[in-house]
Amino acid sequence: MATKDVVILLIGLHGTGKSTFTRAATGERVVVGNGVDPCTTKCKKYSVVYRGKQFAIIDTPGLADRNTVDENLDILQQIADQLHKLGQDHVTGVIYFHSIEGMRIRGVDMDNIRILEAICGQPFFSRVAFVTTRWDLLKDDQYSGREIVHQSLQQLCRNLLPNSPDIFRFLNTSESHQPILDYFFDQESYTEGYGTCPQLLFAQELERYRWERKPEKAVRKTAAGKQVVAQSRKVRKGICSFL
Ligand SMILES: Nc1nc2c(ncn2[C@@H]2O[C@H](COP(=O)(O)OP(=O)(O)O)[C@@H](O)[C@H]2O)c(=O)[nH]1
Ligand SMILES: [Mg+2]
Repeated sequence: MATKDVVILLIGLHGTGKSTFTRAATGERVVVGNGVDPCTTKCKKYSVVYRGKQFAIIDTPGLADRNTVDENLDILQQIADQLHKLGQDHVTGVIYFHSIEGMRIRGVDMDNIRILEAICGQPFFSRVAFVTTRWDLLKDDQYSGREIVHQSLQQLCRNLLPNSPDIFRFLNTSESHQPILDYFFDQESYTEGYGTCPQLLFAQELERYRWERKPEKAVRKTAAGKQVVAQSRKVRKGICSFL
């Protein structure tokens, strides 16, 4: 069987370190934000050869943190376009990013995890890795508090995702991306050995709706599209905020 690229999709609120991770993993000049304003505005694919395999990392903006429903759906559309352009019938895995800077897991984090679930679909959960970031910015006296947040997230993963995905720490060093890439390298090698790989629910739904009369509306009809619409409205009504 021909070897395929390892394709990894990055998801998480803005400022959680997706672009920082991409820069560390690929060595490319990825623009990172100031942690307050969204900086990545478009989905973009970055490439790197790691352990002899071609990796494609799809960096994305936050999924429900724009002003309007349409702007948020446009980000989802960009993800759809990237997946289509890659011409692959599978994504190897998804990384969900969470900044350890906050003292607790907020409603907005939970909402984002719901979008993650809607993009993946249950059979894909075993291909999701959670990554916590900003460990290197903590002062000594903050460490134990954030350890509790990390453990809560781990517990949350176990409750939400029955296949219990791995949870990694990104330490912002020149090597801390490696265990995360290794995890997906192993996932892809397993697929090549045994020939099965779950597909993202989002990709399956898009394929189903592609043949309908208005394909441009397809993204809105997906489970992820419905979540993004619901959460964009919540933010607009001030039921939740990102700051
Ligand atoms: N020191 C440190 N800074 C980080 C880390 N993750 C993100 N940042 C900083 O947080 C800001 C936002 O990061 P960015 O990668 O743009 O977040 P994104 O919106 O998820 O892509 C930037 O100033 C980064 O330098 C981390 O693990 N350690
Ligand atoms: Mg970014």
